[in-house]
Amino acid sequence: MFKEFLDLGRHPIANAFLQKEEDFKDEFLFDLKVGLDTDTKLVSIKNFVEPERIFNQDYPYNTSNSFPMIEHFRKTAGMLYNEYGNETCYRVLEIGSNSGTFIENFSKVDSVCVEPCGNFAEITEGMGYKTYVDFWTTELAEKILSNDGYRDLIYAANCICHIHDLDDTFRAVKKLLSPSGIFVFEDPSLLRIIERGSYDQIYDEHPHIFSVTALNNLLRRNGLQIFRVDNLSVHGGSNRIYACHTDSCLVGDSVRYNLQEESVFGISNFETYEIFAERVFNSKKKLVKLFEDLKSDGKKIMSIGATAKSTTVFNYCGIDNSIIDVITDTTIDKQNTYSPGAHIPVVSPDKVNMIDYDYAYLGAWNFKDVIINKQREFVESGGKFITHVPQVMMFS
Ligand code: JHZ
Repeated sequence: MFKEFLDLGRHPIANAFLQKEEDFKDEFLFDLKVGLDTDTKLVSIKNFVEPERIFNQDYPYNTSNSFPMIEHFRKTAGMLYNEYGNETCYRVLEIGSNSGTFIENFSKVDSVCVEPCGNFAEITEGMGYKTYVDFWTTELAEKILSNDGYRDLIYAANCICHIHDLDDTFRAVKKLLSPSGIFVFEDPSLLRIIERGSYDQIYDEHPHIFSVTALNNLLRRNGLQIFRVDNLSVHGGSNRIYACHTDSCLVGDSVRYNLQEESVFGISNFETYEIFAERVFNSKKKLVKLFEDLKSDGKKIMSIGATAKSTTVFNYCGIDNSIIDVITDTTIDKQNTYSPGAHIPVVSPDKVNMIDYDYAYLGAWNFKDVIINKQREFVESGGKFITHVPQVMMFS
């Protein structure tokens, strides 16, 4: 049974940046509500947005624009190859290959990509990787099986939690995975989100927020089994899940440890989510008050990183261009647009003289250290950063 615990109000598509002011009136909005499935313990949003509205030719999030993520994927690929690879033949498939930052570390001959966004599929095709421009389904898995054969590694980063029908997703993986193959996927951790109060990781692209507990239930009922879990620091705390065909591998201690940690934390108790919802509401009140106080003191505020996360914060808290003058972002496709819902101009960092501002809100708080390092002059001239994670605060 789906039990709702959080109502974040009306929201746009988190990555649907608007090209011109005339587009504001036709913007698509939906009710962003969140709940717990009391049977599987899966946390999901209530109203799914059709995937074609989100993942299409105009999808702007490009992993190549976040250089810490390029390094993350290079290391991940190296580790997976060294620990599970095979020199003579290692058949890899990536679901949601984006601009190829993971797959580029594997052979072009043995690798296949799946990517529904045509703009990114073109990139991996151009790099020489066979790419299916499609959503991940059992139908597609059958097609790949007949064209390309079984896969020894099926990998996905920040993608599986984007898919509505998880039973179909896992059945599709099971179909295509070789008998000793592994399925590895990483997504933000529900436990870390609750711990840090980072409700901004909830938006249309994340119809589900995964706990190891829920994944364990869902994978099992589809003939797969978790055998290892790595806790990662990326995206504010993610879990990398390793799964195999049921009974084809030994379950490691990391699985028991994570399940135990989540159980002690209360991940299966509805009360945990009611407390979280209260914290989210208080976070909003504090952030709005802080911005209002700063504006009434005549301070100038900008924001760094036009993230999907900041779309959630700005729309939930009602923060618009009267509070934040401008957002900077290094992604070319987000530049010279308006942010979804809040309609704050998004520009390249070169277009903004940071010392003209008193405060910078961290839309990309997950890259806090990298961003702060680049902003020494801003801090030396008295500038301060604002974040709401793990609590609303200012710092320099
Ligand atoms: P970043 C994305 O969410 C979307 P977002 C997606 N749905 C997902 O699942 C999560 O990631 C995990 C910019 N930037 O990675 C680049 C600067 O401007 O936090 C990016 O646009 N200056 C796939 O959008 C954005 O910030 C910088 O110095 O919340 C970061 O986006 C740096 C380091 C980044 O993901």
